[in-house]
This record gives sequence, structure tokens and C-alpha cells, in this order.
Amino acid sequence: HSDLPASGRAPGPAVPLALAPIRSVADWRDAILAKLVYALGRDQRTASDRDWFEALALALRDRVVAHALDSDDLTRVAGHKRVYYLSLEFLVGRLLVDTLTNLDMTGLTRAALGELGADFERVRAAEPDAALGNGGLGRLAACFMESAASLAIPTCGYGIRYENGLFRQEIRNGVQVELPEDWLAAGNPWEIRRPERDCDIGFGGHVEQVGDDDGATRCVWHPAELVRAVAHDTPVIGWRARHANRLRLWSARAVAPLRLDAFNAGDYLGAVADDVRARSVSRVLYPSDTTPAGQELRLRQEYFFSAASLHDILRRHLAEGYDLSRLPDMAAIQLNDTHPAIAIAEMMRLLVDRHGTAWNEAWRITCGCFSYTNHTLLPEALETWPVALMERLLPRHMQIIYRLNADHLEAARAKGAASDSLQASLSMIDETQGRRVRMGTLAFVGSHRVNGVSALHTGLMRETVFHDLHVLHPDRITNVTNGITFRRWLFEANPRLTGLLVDVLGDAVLDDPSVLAGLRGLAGDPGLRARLIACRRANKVALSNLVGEQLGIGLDPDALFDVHVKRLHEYKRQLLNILEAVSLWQAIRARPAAGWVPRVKIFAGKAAASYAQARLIIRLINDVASVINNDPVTSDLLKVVFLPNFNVSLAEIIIPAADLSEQISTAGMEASGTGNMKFALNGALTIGTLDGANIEIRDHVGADNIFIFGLTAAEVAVRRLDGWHPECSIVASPALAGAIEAIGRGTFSPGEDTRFAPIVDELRRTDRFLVTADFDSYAEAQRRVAALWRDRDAWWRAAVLNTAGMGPFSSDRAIGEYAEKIWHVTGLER
Ligand code: B1H
Repeated sequence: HSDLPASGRAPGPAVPLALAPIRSVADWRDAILAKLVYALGRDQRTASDRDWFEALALALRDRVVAHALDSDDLTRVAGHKRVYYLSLEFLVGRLLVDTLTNLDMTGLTRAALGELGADFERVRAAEPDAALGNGGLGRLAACFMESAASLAIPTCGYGIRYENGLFRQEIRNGVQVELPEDWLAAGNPWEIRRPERDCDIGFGGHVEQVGDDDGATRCVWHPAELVRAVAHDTPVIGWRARHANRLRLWSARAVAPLRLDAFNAGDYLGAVADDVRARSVSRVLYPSDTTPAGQELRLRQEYFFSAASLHDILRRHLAEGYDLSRLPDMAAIQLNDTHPAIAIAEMMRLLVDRHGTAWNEAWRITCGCFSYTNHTLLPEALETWPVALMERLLPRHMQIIYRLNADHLEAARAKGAASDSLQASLSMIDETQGRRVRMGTLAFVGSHRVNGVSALHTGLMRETVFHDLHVLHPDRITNVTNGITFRRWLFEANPRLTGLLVDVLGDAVLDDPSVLAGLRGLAGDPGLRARLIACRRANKVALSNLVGEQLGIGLDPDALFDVHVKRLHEYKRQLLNILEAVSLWQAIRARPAAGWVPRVKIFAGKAAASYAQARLIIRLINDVASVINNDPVTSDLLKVVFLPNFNVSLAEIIIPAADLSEQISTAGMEASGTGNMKFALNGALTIGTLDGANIEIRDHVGADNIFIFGLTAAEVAVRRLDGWHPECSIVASPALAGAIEAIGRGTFSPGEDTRFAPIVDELRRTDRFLVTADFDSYAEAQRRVAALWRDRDAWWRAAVLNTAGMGPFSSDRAIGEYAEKIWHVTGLER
């Protein structure tokens, strides 16, 4: 389609772009039924929920695709700049309700399915989650795709179509068990194969020098191996169907999938060995949230999807009739962390080697197109690749990086950064632990803008990891605080609250999140409060039912639901929370009649399979839960629940049912957080440290309406410098000492008192995440929580002020900032 002449629209009425809206239930019912019968070949009388889901998705896809084609056509005709979002993760979740919401077809669909004898809720649940991501970084990419479509910013997301997304988590005897997540097993009705966009990606081999040998002139790379990148598009429709974009995911296969000679000779495995090897590239998502797998296959994945995407971007640009010198006017390429940073070297290779562009002009084009988002400063997550591996797998790219590095270090020297230590710190090659390529430096140098994801994080980027680069390029680092799409995380996840907000604030709240601020004047309104309480209670009943079904634990929906859901990582400090739960349990047992606030502590989250300490914390939570939940003394006052297999769909149920949101990372370590925004938007109060976006949330909801505790990032840095003795904190806090002691004594692991020794030892000896340092402050904040909970009016006033203050955390605001400050694009006018 985009191969049409740039001069105008395709001649004639070829495609009925943007299908006429469906007006009657009968028409929509018939459209769904037609898919069931003619596309799927199923019988209405025996169709399963999954069959109905597929039929409905196909009927919806027709409409979304029509929008996408139309949006594409308009973009091309207008000569409008496009955004390309390169991400190794897109944590999309389910798409059905998202699509229905944005097309405003939910009511119609409920009715149509009803007439067909299908149940909407069951059909909705039949869709598997697309879990092509680990956590916040991947979910952010998905929110951004939805917001870009809602703002009519022509955007294409590029990533990998992993056959197995993030593992499915089961808890057996308290232990996390990982099982493969087979989301494509029954097919994926949303996606469309695009064979005409397939391309071949090289690996290995050698480089033929054509010009002089400084790497800056044309070379020919002769890869030893080719892997075919196979394109699949998922259309993404924006709010009120204003615009539709696409998510293009690449899967890998061999160029020649079957060696017929080998097959005929009876070597059935050898005949497909190349294909199996090639397909491994898109086989699994690396289940590591903050530590790169450090394996060759991971580098292959990164290059594979970056190269396929750049090939596609240049093809489109040239097909539309533009000169390559105009690429920065037509294409903004966003690197979601350093995972696609190799695209910078690939762009240089394509321009210089394939298109004969002069080196400096190629560099101008490259820097003009690229920008880079940093999502973490944790040292173990800053990607570096061994030079030897790069030379073997991507020999031409390694040459280009050397040459870019020489130019970059020369420019630094010219600006006065000439000392050996500065040059070493600025270099793209880290020489301190073997020779390794620093992908963050490559991404920084090859981008015109580099952004952090919260004000605190961006400040820390300037002061710490990127300090020397920042001094060299003081205008490059900028902040764009993360956001979340309100369509999914408010309208779809919490229809009760949304209905109430529309009643109170009018329809405008659906289009303009700043309208939420109008709630401030109503924070004391008893009518509003009563309705809010009813909404929350209904959401809590729904969650309690789920917990009852899954775990057989009965919850009291009138208890305080205290929720800690996110990836399991020591810096996120689920351990701090469970320690406090243990100490609370001990306190209740000591004085059962002391007027305790009934509480349910809810945990969920996955640990990377290889992360032993995080897995052990999951075990501790589960083991603590089974002891506490079976204690008749405390059973009406405290429950601990670990819900298995946390994913986007489970989050949509848990978050609207939360009273309290746990955002308790060691200050300075959580770059932003986005779960924190989802909870506060839905009216949960936050207990949190001054970390990531918590700080900005406090600024917007008011310091009186959030429970802040613990060391600040600056105080954490000082503690670490001064040397840190957890034993002092433990001795000073009887409550903490009692909790640790109980765990160490085997209270939660009868017959195996060493089970949690690695946790107890870490707390007593090193405590790298300052759990003991923050314990008392945290426990005191939890007492403030309980006190406010008893004052029902004050609690609900604060809850209203949370929702009221969250307008700025819409991902529409975030995408608007990217568009203005980084991409230099606007929404497409109709
Ligand atoms: C975030 C990651 C991440 N930061 C490496 N970094 C990965 C790093 O598989 N890997 O190698 C995967 C993910 N993820 C998160 O990004 C931050 O921790 C959150 O604070 C932030 O809200 C989120 C989105 O910006």
C-alpha cells in the first residue's frame, strides 16, 4: 500500500477505507456469525467461547484494518513524519476490550453475542494474554502504542513475535514453577501476515574492504548465515477510532526451511536443522527484568529485529519517493532502552555500504533519526557485549563502532575531555572487564535526544552513569515522565469508577484527563463518597471471588486490601513488606484485642528463573501466608495472599480492588514505576519511598494524601559511601529483630530452619537494598495507614484527591512530550 506514488491517493475507490459504522445489533451479530461460519468453519450450535472470541476478533479486525489503511494513506499523502518505536518488549495483554472500547462497540457486542447465545465475559476471558514483555518497560511500550494511535501520531511499533512469551507461573508448595506460555497455540486472529515485507538478516562471515581501511568508506559484508525475518502486523486503534497504527512483529525462520535431499535420504532432523536454528531467534522472550541474559542468542535477537525494522523503514522512505538525506524529516526512531541500540551501527552500514552515502552525511542522518530512552541505572542491566562476540557475529558493525568511537573520542578531546580517565569513561569500549562494547554509550552518542523516565531518574542519569557524556552534550538528556493509558487502566479495568466519573464530571473526562482535577472540589462530598465506596467494594468482592476460586482463601471485602504486585526483585523490596507482615502478625498475636484494622496483604509477581534470591522471597511470602492464614488467633485480622501468574489481565482485576498501593523500592533504584500510577488513578493510596515517579505523584496528589517513608536517594547514596551496618538497625528495632528471628528459627519452614538462611544472612550481613535501614520508618508509615483507614471520611477524601491528581500521568501526555521535544511530529489532521 505504501508503495503507491507519493503524489496522491490511489486512483479509484479501490478499498472502502474506514468501514461505515455498524448501527444495529442485528448487523453486528450477522457480521460475527459470518466470521464464525465462513472464516472459521464452525457451527453456531457447538461454537466454544474461544470460537466466538476468534469470530468477534476477526470481525473487529476488518474494521481496525480499514482504519489502519486509511491512516496510512493519509500519512503518505500528507507527507507526514512517522515515528518508529523499536522495542524488544510489547506487553500488550488482551486486545479485545481495548479494541471494543476505542471503537465504542462494547454495548453493541454484548447484545450481539447475547443474541448468538454466547456470554461476553466468557468470550473475553478466552483471549490469551500477549505477554511479549517482562514488566514495566514492555507495558510502557504497549501503552505508548495505544496513546500514539489516540493522538493520531503515525507510528509503527517494531518488535519480535516471540512464540513463547513470558513464562506462566505456578506456585507448587510455595515454590515458583515456570511453564511455557503458549499464546499462539490456537492462532492469533488479530495479526496479518505480510509476506511482501519479509527480509533476510545476515550474521557472521567476513567484510570485504572496498576503500581505505579506516572503516569510514564503503565495505561489503558477506554474512556466513541468513535468517529470514517474517512480518506480522497487528493493527492498533486509537481512542474514538481517530487513527490506527500498526505493531509489526518479526518472527524468524530459515531462508530454506527444508533440505529436501537430506529429507529424502532419511535424515529428517538434519533436513530441518537450519530452520530450527533460525527459529530459535524468535522462540522465547528473555525472562530477565533487569539483567540482560548476556548470551549470544540475545544479541542475535537484538540485531535481528533492529535490522529487519531498519530495512523496512528505509524501504518505505525510498518507495514514497524521498531522498535518504530527508530521512530525519520523515522518520523518528525511538530506541526503547539499549536493546535495539545496534540499529545505530546498522543504519550507518546501510547508508554507507549499501547506499553510498558519505560517512559524515550518514552520521547526520543517523543522529537526526534516533533517540534513546534509558529505563534503569542498575549496573547489572547496562548492556555491554564482548568485542570478540561482536566481531564474530557482526564484523562490519564492530568496524563501524570502532570508527564512530574514534570520531566521538576525538570530538571529546577537542572539547577538553582529553585525560586518559575521561577518555576511558567516555569510550564505547569498556576495557575494565575484558573488552566490551557499551551499548548505552553507542545509543547516547548516536541519538539527538536521550531521555529518562521520571524527574528523579533523569537527574540521576545526568549525575551518575551518563555524567561525562552529559557534560559533553549538555542539551541531549531530557526528561519524559512515564504515563499509562487511561483507556485500559481506568475505563476498561474499572468501568464502575469510570461510570461514576462520567456522571460527576461529564463526558469530557473521557477525552481530557485534566478534567479529573474537577474532583478536588468534591473531595468532601458525602454522595460521591458513598458511590465511590460502593464501586470499590464491588471490585473487592470480584477480587475476593477470584482469590477464593484460585487459592481457596476467603477474604473479607471490608478489610484493607494492601497490594504489592510487580516483578520480584530485591530492589523492589517485597521482603520489606513481608517482614512487616510477620511483625504485624506477631504484634496481633501478642495483643489480639488491641483494635487492629483488618488487613489483606496481596502479593503477585514473577521472578526471573535464574534469580535465586527472588525465587526464595516468593517462597517466603507463600510460606508466611500458609502459617498466618491458618492461625485462628489472627484469622479475622490478617491474611496474606500470593496470586500466581501475575500478568496484564490479572493486574486489571487487582488494581481497581486495591486500597493501598505498595511502591517501596530502595530510593534511587526504581527508574519510574508505572504500576504506582495505575493504582493512584483508581483511587488507591500509595505507601512509598521518594523514588521514581512516586515523587511526582506526591506532588500532584498532595503530600497529605500519600504515605511517604524511608531514606531518600541522596541519603541512600551517603549510607552506601559510608559503609553500612544492618546489625545496628536490627538491634535498634525489636519489631524487626523479632520478625527476622522468627524466619531464621523456622517458624515458616517447620522442620527446615535453614530454608531462608540466604535471606536472613543477606539482611544481617550486607542488606544491599537497605531493608533494615527503612524498616522502622516503613512500619510507622503502616501505622499511619491504619489510623487513616479508621477515619473513613479522611481516607476517602484522600482517595478522591488521588484520582483527581492523576491526570498528568496519562500516556497521552507522555507521548505528547515525546512528539514535541524528541520526535518533532504532530498528530495527523483529518
Ligand atoms: C525497566 C528494564 C529492563 N528498566 C532489562 N529496565 C531487561 C531492563 O530483559 N532485559 O534485559 C528488561 C527490562 N525495565 C523498567 O522500566 C523500570 O524498572 C521501571 O521503573 C520503569 O517504570 C519501566 C518503564 O520505564
